Amino acid sequence: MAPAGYELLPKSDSEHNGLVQPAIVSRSRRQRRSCEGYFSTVRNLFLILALLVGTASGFVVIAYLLQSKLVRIEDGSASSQGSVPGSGDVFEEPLQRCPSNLPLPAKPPSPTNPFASLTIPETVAIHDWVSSPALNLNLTAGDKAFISDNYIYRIEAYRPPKKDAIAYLDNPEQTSPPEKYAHIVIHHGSASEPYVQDYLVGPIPISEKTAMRKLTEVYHRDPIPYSARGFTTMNEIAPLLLRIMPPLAEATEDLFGGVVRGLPNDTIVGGMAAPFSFDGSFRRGWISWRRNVPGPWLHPVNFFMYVDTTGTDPEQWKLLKLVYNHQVFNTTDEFLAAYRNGTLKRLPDRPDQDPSSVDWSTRKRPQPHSLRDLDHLPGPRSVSFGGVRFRVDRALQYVSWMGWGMYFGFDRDMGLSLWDLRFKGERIIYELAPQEAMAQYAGNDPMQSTTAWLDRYFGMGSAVRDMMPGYDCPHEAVYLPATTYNYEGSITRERAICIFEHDPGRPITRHTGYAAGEMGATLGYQLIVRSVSTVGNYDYLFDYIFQIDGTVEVRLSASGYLQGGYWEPSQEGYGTAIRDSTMGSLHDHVINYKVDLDVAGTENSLLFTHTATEKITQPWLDDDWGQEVIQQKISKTYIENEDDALLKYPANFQGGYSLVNRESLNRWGVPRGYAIHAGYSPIHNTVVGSKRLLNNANWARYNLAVSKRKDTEPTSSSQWNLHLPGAPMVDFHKFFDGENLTQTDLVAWVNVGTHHLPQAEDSPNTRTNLAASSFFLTPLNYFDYDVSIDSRNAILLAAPEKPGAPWAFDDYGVRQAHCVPPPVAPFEYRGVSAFGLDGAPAPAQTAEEMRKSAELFHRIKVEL
Ligand SMILES: *[C@@H]1O[C@H](CO)[C@@H](O)[C@H](O)[C@H]1NC(C)=O
Ligand SMILES: *[C@@H]1O[C@H](CO)[C@@H](O)[C@H](O)[C@H]1NC(C)=O
Ligand SMILES: *[C@@H]1O[C@H](CO)[C@@H](O)[C@H](O)[C@H]1NC(C)=O
Ligand SMILES: *[C@@H]1O[C@H](CO)[C@@H](O)[C@H](O)[C@H]1NC(C)=O
Ligand SMILES: *[C@@H]1O[C@H](CO)[C@@H](O)[C@H](O)[C@H]1NC(C)=O
Ligand SMILES: [Cu+2]
Repeated sequence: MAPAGYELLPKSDSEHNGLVQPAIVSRSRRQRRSCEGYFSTVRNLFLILALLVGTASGFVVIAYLLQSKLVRIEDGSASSQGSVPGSGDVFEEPLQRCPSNLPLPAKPPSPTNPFASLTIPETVAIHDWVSSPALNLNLTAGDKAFISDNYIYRIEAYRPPKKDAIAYLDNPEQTSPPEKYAHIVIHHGSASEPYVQDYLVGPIPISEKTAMRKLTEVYHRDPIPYSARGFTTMNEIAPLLLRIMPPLAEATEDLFGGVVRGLPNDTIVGGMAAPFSFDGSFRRGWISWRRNVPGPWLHPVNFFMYVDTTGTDPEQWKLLKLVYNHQVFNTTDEFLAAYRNGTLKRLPDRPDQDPSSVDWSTRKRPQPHSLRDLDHLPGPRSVSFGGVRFRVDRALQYVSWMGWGMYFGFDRDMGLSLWDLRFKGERIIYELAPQEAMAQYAGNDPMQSTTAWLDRYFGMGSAVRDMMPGYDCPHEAVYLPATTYNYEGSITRERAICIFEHDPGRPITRHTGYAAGEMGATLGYQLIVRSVSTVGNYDYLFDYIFQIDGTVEVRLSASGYLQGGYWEPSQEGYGTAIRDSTMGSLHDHVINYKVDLDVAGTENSLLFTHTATEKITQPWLDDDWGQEVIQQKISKTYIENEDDALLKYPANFQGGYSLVNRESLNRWGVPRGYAIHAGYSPIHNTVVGSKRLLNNANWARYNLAVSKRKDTEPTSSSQWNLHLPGAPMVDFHKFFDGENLTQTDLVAWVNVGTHHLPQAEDSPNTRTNLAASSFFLTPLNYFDYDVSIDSRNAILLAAPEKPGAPWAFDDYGVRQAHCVPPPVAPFEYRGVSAFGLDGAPAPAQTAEEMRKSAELFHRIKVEL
């Protein structure tokens, strides 16, 4: 059996016709009884083993063996009598195999996904074309380049102009798909003034029509400063650290038990904080040293360096400052002199500095730990006994479910994006895509107080991780692959996206009543589309949750390791101690999404609906209560100017924002709309005016903003914004230039986030239940009634004539299937598939190599 997520999907309906398959399964009562006996023996055995076996994996194995014995299932169509011959007390219960849990083929509206990523052969062809001598770009192959060379940093699909894509999607028979273009980033490291330039190459496939031009119209400056360039694994900073650190070994070993000599057994690693620049004129950063142990982010040693890596010549790079225990030194010599002459104020030795006591920063279950009753059993598992109810086109990356349909896109910067989302045949959202993820820290040390991450720089797409089936998504989830390019080649992850239908275990609507037709309930099923990105210490879970009433919830949850600081009393107010010498540092997360709603067409207006109290008198009010009544009243205003559309949710949530089409009315004369509803933790950034986030994340100041849609404003950020707070490539505020928002194509830029005040329970990893935030897009008078009532997964009850008699009911013919689900595939996790610049497989040579390209500036292992 193929491991979960690697199966090929069926090609036609006939391979999965929703019917149960002819496999007779029998189960004997005797066997079941004996299983129960076996079960309690095993449970006792388990308790004994629990004391002996130390690892979580040990328990998983035990639980697995236990489960496989609980129900014996005999395959084949032989009669069940045959399987337990001559047995008198056989309890016949013929069970059939459930239908396949692979999805049916989808029927995408068009035979081409205009938002698809490039294939590896396409990127190879583009790479070769751009590298040809005729173009005279003096390129060095990325896998051999140094930062002082010219090399291609990125190749990926460029999204077509909206009008071309829509013309095609609305009429695929008569219209050809939009021409395909690639977006290429070149690091011009060998120029006399090195710079980065973005280009468009197309149309592709490569032909004599293919040309290359600069892509500048989507940015607010040109070119991209080399100091803001993307990271590489080209040992960029190691040469400098190798000059600085070995001479300090004696002191650092004595002060905090850490040395760097460029050897495999080095005991500390660096982590660099960003931004590296204000406006691109320098590339400098604070390095925080941490113990080289699992979860290094939780083991800072209170030793920092500010380094200058401006330019492309490592010989020119230098140490600018060194900070140990709040003492600042300009040079290593000064630091060593103070260390040797005894004037250096040392940190007290801490009890948890013992290098062997680091299990607390791993995910291993602590020893000893308390057992929880029945926790050795697997929990409930979701099974679509009637066959999965969503359809997938793997090649086109298209999914449909319960009236919803959408294409997937995937890119380096932000990973998964959703396109042309339709519900009940009408386009509701043209594009739904994350834009940027900010995390701004505070602290009483050089690193935390200067950190303001914008994780688009690292690439949510490059950082997408294969999911752990059964843990990141339910067992019957369907996985789709994603491929991203970097300067050394391409990486494909087979389980980059998961899709599954979810039973929240509650109705979407219900009522108990007695008159005919009053009583019943409709199931609140959801379709969840998910991807997970691990950016250094942090894990982001991106969820899109579709519901049967036309609502979609966009939810982001976080997990992984905190960015820890060194705990000492002077850190009070900037976080919380989570160990003797570790604190979690105070920070805000704000994540921005682009929501290109098209509500009943592209011409939409921004409606603000709000409520306020009023005091009125009415002639019918009687004297008992006086003539005055205080109550609330709705008012509706259209926000007409972009400049007024940088928005916060009203106090007490008295009102909200929606996009409506004023010219498309529902049957009751009300403009059809979609509302943007705050979900969980609807926050915006606390800090305004910090130089390190001056203008590169202006969207984070609001809950949401609405601008006129333009192909030249495709995203609210860019890969390079992180290092350009003073002069960003994309300054969100520049989208807001007084344009009229009335009946035009609008985009809502909506934030989610968390004020993260770390606590002991963030250790070892932050919990996704609390570190979560969401917003809802939900029909607002878009329909004439709640369309979830159309669902057949519902029940209608009728009260009996005679009290006490059972209620009559109609379940619309949808009955629960009773069958044996397919076995759960054994757990398996594989590495990614890596390909070189020529498109040939190029697996990472060592585990450390794999790790390095995943962790980058978040864990700098210095090497000779
Ligand atoms: C091409 O780039 C290399 C560095 O990769 C540089 O040494 C050389 O001078 C460049 N050639 C030209 C013609 O610019
Ligand atoms: C690290 O390795 C080097 C070279 O193999 C050796 O000399 C040194 O003692 C080792 N250090 C530690 C702390 O084990
Ligand atoms: C450290 O350098 C700064 C400026 O670079 C200078 O103002 C200061 O005097 C120097 N400190 C010492 C102790 O040399
Ligand atoms: C110790 O070294 C530091 C740093 O060089 C220097 O500023 C200080 O004057 C020295 N103190 C003594 C007592 O030598
Ligand atoms: C915006 O455009 C609408 C329709 O063209 C017009 O009625 C309205 O006055 C304009 N609003 C502003 C602020 O210009
Ligand atoms: Cu956090």
